[in-house]
Amino acid sequence: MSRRHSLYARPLSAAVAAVAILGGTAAAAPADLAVPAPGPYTATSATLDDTYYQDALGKTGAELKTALHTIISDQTKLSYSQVWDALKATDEDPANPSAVVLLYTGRSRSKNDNGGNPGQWNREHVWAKSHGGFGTARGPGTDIHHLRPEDVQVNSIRGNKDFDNGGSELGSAPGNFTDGDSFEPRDAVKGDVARMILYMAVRYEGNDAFADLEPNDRVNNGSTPWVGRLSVLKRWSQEDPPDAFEKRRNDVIFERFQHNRNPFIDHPEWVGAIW
Ligand SMILES: [Ca+2]
Ligand SMILES: [Ca+2]
Repeated sequence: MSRRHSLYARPLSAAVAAVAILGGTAAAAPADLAVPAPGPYTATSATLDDTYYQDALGKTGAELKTALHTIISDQTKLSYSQVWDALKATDEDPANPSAVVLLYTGRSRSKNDNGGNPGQWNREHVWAKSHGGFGTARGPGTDIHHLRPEDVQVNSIRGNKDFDNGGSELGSAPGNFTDGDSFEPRDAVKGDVARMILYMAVRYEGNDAFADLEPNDRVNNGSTPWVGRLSVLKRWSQEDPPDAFEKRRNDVIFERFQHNRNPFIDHPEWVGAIW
């Protein structure tokens, strides 16, 4: 059980420290969690490989997918209302702490401009929640690894379309394209989208109350628990490797909110090792 303790020590102690910084009353940590917290968001690939990913190293294919599923399923689940505040932290504009960066438009918008009206931002499900019908109960519908702030109207244009190249450029979000059955995000987040979809496929395997989510190479997947197109997502993941924003986001989710990671941000080569 030593692995589990080492996994929990970091995120929970960091969370306690965060409460203390914010002026909250932090309860005394249990003795086995009261280890010195590292600075925030300091995860390194070496320490993660020695702890978080140790049961996945050296594996490939279905064996790797199974090992990662077990590792990342150990998580805290947020409520849908908690997602608002979480996204304000995970997607904070590095140049403006009172704003978030919108996924598809790439624009910065005030954290307080969240809601359902035109001009506001809301919670985009990158794995469209109709694909598998998981809604917004605690689970895939509240998993912030694939939830991102987006302009209400651009979110509506993306709708539940699958991902593929092509279509007409969005006037409201230059660099993004759409046609009748697919959506192509701007180049800077193509890899982010791919890694979010593939995270969902590994995390949700049909052994809980929700569908087994999987990628396929089609569009028009409708309400089936599939999202396409896999061949395009694999290319996007290679063309747009993880950057500082995406890596920080993964660290913030791990240390402050869900206490699990997106393995494809830490190890992009695992995309090809599984698919
Ligand atoms: Ca990117
Ligand atoms: Ca799956």
